[in-house]
Amino acid sequence: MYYSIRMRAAQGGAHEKGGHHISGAERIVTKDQLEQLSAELVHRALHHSKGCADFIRLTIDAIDETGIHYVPALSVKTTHATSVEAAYAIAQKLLTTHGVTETALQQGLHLLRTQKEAMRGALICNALTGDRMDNLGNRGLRVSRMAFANENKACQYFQEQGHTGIHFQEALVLATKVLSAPQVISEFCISDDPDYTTGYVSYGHTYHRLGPLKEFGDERGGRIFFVQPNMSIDDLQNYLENTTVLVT
Ligand code: PML
Repeated sequence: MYYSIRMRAAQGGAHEKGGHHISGAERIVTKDQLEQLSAELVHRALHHSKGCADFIRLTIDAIDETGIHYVPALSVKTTHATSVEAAYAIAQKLLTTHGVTETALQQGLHLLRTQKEAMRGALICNALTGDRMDNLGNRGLRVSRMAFANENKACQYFQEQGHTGIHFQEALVLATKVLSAPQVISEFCISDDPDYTTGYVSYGHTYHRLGPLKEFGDERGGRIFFVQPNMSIDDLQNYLENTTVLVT
């Protein structure tokens, strides 16, 4: 039996009631791993780099195993740029050679930067025009129900390749699920952790780590999913929110 466990943490009360989101995480685990992982996620909320949470919500529910999709992890590439500007120039080159127009990228970044407050979910943007295609407001589309099929094995494998850390592991799982949706062409992600300046772009079967995409101390981040112009937002949202994906 598998369980989905999700943690959301905020300061100043529940995020929905005006609190400020600081941390979130999700895993899919077996029954015997559930108690230990719950404790680890609460620990993480209490010791976040943005401060100690005063609102923590753990949501745990059993998963229907017959509906699980198994998806191979994206292959990982890394580029260290010499400056934020240089990293953006590389991101632009990668995205524009993989189906996202320059207009769409600039418009997507503009939309991300002009949100009133940090978004927990992603902006869904037309890959040709950059126009926003979801109507989820400041919440954005929150990808859920995904994990490594075998977390220890996967983490050891990536560690041997020099890819370590919880940000990388969680982002690779999320990006793999996102690109497994046929509607998605590419993703651009900037971490909202002020202590973490590495982000990524994903396209084809590649997760391309890239940094620095911001200066240290900057809390602004976010995700943009660039999608096919004529896709169904309802189908995409349903897949990304509700279908369980285990990354192999
Ligand atoms: C986030 O903070 O949610 C995004 C993390 C991006 C990780 C990039 C990497 O190190 O591969």
